[in-house]
Amino acid sequence: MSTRAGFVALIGEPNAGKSTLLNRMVGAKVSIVTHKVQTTRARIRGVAMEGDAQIVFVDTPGLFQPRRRLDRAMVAAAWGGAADADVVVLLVEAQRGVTEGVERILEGLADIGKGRKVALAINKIDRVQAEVLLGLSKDLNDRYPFVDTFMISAERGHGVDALRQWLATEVPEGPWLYPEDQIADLPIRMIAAEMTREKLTLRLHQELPYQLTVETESWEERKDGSAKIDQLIYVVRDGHKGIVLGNKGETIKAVSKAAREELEEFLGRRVHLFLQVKVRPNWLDEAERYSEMGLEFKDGNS
Ligand SMILES: Nc1nc2c(ncn2[C@@H]2O[C@H](COP(=O)(O)OP(=O)(O)OP(=O)(O)O)[C@@H](O)[C@H]2O)c(=O)[nH]1
Ligand SMILES: [Mg+2]
Repeated sequence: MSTRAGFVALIGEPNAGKSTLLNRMVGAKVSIVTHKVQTTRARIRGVAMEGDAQIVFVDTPGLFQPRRRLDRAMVAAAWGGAADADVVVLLVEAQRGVTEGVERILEGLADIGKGRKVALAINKIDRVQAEVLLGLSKDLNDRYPFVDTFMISAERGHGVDALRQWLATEVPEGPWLYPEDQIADLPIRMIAAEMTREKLTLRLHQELPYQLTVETESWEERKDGSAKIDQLIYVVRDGHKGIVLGNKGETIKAVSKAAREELEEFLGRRVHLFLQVKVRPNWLDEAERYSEMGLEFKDGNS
């Protein structure tokens, strides 16, 4: 039996649906998803099997014009993911079409795409009419030599099987890179922190989600089979701490409950989750915070 295995990077503008697609391909929620832009911060690998092929999907942060140090690290991680992959899939949102952001990504691809296959996936087709799709597909294919184009709805699953089957034939021949039953290559403490960050992002508004980070501080296995998990939420200001806690602590309580429930489902056992909020004005400029997220910390002005 000849096996195949390789890396497939999912790139695109923030909110294009990359994480949703990765989760669907893997069949489990490995990467967090929100309706807000810039949800994913680091490269997240999820493993999918298709026949004799093992496809390692690399979810990347959205590509946008970076301003802060964190933004720059995220965008660098995204392009790095594309540069390391055997195949790149560019996700474009059907209803947004060719935005300036997409144009910039196509420029970047002219370089990174050299010598590797780049496919186009037009996502969220559930939101537009078929005629729009054909026009958009033609427009994008005129701008870049995509090897193939797929019309998908990552959320509903339309077209996703065809994409996975095609990718299975495109990854190189070779031994599998992960055990057959492994679905993610990401420390469980980080998955747990991400789940909490997702719940915070869903409940907090404006800039706040972009100015906090979550780290798993300790993880204790208990005799009764449950896990006790302590996490820290870093915010930049006292005022933010108050908002995260909420009136009488109701926000943090709701976040904790939602994150715990999801974690329990993921792990298949009971979890005791303890969240603590810490004000740390400079966390966005601390190298350790970046390594916790799996990002590279670059020197220079923030
Ligand atoms: N209608 C529709 N919504 C979708 C589809 N795929 C994803 N979404 C939604 O689009 C939003 C963004 O999805 P994500 O998967 O977080 O997008 P992303 O590209 O990972 O975003 P960043 O991590 O911020 O770069 C979420 O609200 C998803 O539910 C789809 O096929 N159809
Ligand atoms: Mg994402």
